[in-house]
Amino acid sequence: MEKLIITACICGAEVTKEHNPAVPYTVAEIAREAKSAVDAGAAIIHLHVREDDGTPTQSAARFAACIAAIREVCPDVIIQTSTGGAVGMSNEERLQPITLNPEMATLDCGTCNFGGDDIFVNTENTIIEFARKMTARGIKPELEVFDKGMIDMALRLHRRGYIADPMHFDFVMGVNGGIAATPRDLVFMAGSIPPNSTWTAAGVGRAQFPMATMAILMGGHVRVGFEDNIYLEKGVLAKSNGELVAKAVRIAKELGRGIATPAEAREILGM
Ligand code: KMH
Ligand code: ZN
Repeated sequence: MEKLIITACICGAEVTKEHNPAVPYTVAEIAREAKSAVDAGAAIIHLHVREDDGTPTQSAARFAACIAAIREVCPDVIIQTSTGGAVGMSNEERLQPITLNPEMATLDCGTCNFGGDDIFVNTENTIIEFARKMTARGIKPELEVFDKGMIDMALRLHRRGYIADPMHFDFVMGVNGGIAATPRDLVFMAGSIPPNSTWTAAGVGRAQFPMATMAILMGGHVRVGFEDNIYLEKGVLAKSNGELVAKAVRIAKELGRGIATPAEAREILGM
């Protein structure tokens, strides 16, 4: 089977140091967490950034500082900037990091409830605008889908020429408002995309490693990290993103999947 690409979502916009003190905020902390993940086997860093007090930001200057600090310690890793940011941010705010021409960026493919009263808004026109701007800059989109209908939206925009082949999907499973993180639903999602595309499973909370294990067995790829889950096992907080990546690597090795380097990941993703 193809080697396994591990994406580490080291920070996110929702988790805080109150949940796990190892969640990174400062530039130095973000570089430290990226290095721990890459040293353990991650090929892609899915990047959100924060102000020093933990406030999520999409500021291009803050992204530039974090990317430079990550590049110092992980020169080869693929950096995938978020264009999702945090719930409630404007499109202009969210799009700022693409002005830095990252190799990859997320393209969120639909609107969904996001727990409580939060709604993560991505209208069809927003998705088209983001896709066009990424394409113009040669940025590979990671098609982030929180439900099956978002796959259908991505496929529709692919047919209309806004999203190029080969497509890479990230199935975010278990958000309170999106598709559940069950084996049946993961099989459904993976069976709903074209055969020449690639996919990653991102299980939220306690579903992180069950979904990762399923993805490893099914030939998909894996996302782990604090954005989605802060526990190494029940009741045990992970001390770093590297610990979560190392656990995914252990499972992959037991199941016979090698781990892709960043160079191998670029090849697998057609970059
Ligand atoms: N923070 C979520 C509302 C992305 O990175 O593109 C959106 C998110 C998706 O994290
Ligand atoms: Zn994200």
